[in-house]
Amino acid sequence: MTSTLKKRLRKYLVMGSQNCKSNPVNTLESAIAGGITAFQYREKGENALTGDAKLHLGKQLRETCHRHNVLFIVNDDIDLVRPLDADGIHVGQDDKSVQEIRKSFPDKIIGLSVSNTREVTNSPINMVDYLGAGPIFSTNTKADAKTPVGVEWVKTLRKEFPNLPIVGIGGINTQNATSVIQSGADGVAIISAITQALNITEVVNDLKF
Ligand code: TZP
Ligand code: MG
Repeated sequence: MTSTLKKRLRKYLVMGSQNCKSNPVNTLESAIAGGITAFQYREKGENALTGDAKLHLGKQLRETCHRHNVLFIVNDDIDLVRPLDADGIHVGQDDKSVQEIRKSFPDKIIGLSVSNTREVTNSPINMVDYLGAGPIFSTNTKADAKTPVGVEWVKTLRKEFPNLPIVGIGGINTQNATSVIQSGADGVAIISAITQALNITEVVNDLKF
């Protein structure tokens, strides 16, 4: 299971409609054509959809992932996991606790963001399926992003957790993605370098690992 999950998290697009230059479903389709293996529905922040509109777009994106065998993960919003039949949920340090989520969803993939050693110490790492490590590089996409931690953070996590799937996030693009993988990450999670690309399919294709 772990090695399969590692493979499935290799090229991980994260986005919501607020990140897209054009139709989010088309954006996702283009990224899938380029070879993404996982998708996180992160409808959040300024201009994000809420309520029924959020659910409706989630259903369309979920269906698109289903058709192409791309992993579908929901960010934060526990209430969307069942209606969207998500494969998993990704949470940060300020979201619902991993213990509670595991209780409600014994069989779903749970991803947790960790940015420093204190967060690792305070988290039930043995209950999560993968770690999101970041922000690796500086990013303008997340308003409240923490200070960049660099690829050193991936190396530190890899040493401490030799077998746990780890995904780098934050400021990753085609130029620096390989350094994240070489530092021990199993995959890279990307928002703007993909959603803002002139040719989305080509950019995903240019992730050479
Ligand atoms: N978590 C840490 S950095 C980040 C998130 C959601 C934003 C990543 O966006 P980008 O555009 O790939 O830097
Ligand atoms: Mg969160």
